[in-house]
Amino acid sequence: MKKDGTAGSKGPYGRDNIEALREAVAAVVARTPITDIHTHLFAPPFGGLLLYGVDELITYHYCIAEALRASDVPYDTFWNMDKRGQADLIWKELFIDRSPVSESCRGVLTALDKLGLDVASRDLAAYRAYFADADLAAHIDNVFACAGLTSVVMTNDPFDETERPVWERGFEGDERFRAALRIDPLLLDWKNTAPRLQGWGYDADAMLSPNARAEVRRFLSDWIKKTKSLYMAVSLPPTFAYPSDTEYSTLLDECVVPVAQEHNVPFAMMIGVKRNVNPGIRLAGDGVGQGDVGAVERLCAAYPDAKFMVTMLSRENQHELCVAGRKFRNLFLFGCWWFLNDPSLIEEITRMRLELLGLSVLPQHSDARVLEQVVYKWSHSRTIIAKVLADKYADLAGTGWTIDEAEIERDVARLFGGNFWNFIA
Ligand code: HDL
Ligand code: ZN
Repeated sequence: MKKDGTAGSKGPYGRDNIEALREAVAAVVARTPITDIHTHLFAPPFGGLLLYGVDELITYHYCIAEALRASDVPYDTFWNMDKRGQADLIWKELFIDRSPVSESCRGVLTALDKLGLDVASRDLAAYRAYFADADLAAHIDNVFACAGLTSVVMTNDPFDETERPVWERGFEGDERFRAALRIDPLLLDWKNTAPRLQGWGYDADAMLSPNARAEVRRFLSDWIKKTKSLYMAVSLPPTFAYPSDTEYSTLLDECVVPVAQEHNVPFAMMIGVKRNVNPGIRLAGDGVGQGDVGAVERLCAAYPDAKFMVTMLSRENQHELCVAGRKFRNLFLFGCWWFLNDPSLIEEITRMRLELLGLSVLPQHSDARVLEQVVYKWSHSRTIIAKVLADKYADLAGTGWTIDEAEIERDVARLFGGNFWNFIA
């Protein structure tokens, strides 16, 4: 019932019907479609870059890290196995010889279960047959429907030898797969990147002369247009410092921020990854370190008209990042990234964010690398976000405040994508 007594959304909910309130929140969260703003998924025209199926799920680098802890298989032996062989080893070590209690392992099972497979059977052959028979286009539709996704944002790397030709050749887009321009090599490996830019016709000398800066701006602008990127992004080490006597600091000031403003796109910084802590386990070998939120504050203060999206990898950075979010309206906080994408930490961080920042954040992104991961990552996160949001509404009800279903739908739509689309508008 609407406040004016007209028929319409259910409610109001208040201190006298808290259980009904919790049920309403769970139902709204379960059905609200999501924009997944950071993934490593690819639209079908990118071919094999779009990973899917149970062997890809099981050989997710998160599972590889855990399996290479559990097993004493020599790294080289593991890496010499084919994908199926690696999956068989991981399945045995993490699912059969031990209960798959880790978030990465449970996720595999949630995805299989939500797709209608019989998890209790533990029949890996049957799971493989299901995916082998899948028609990819129909499977993508089914996965998006299962996960409740409207669209995902890809991670598009112009420096990737497999991906770049697809953009250069052009393709029929799929509006469910939006682009984000990823520029780590430009910012973090300038010495080796400058000659590559030159090879592509951008006169970018390694000394970063004024002309080189102009050419980097042209490169970024060209690729934002080519990809129709919604934002530019980089992942940064814990040592990220701004301002600093580094090429990346100069490139931020002279190239990235000006071009971001010219195209009215945010710049996303994902801070705190220590690359190749253990190179022997390859993509699984990255670690985490505490970063300097001061660098984020100084960037936001230096460029009040630019838009910055930030997620940090260290649990220890989360509170100070929330406080920084209170100081800067051009700082958009998103996701429980990577090693934080676990139920206990998603809950802790989401509570902290709602208590300090209200409904002004995007609580989650999936970071999915394998198509079906969106099914489990969003199923798990919806459950936790619903629980936290219901608690916060219950706290409000305790003051005598009431809320109706339309307001819950409004709030959840913001958290599940609306805040992002408003921020980039
Ligand atoms: O840098 C990133 O975007 C990270 O998300 C890495 O890709 C990482 O390997 C990952 O997949 N984390 O979830
Ligand atoms: Zn990522």
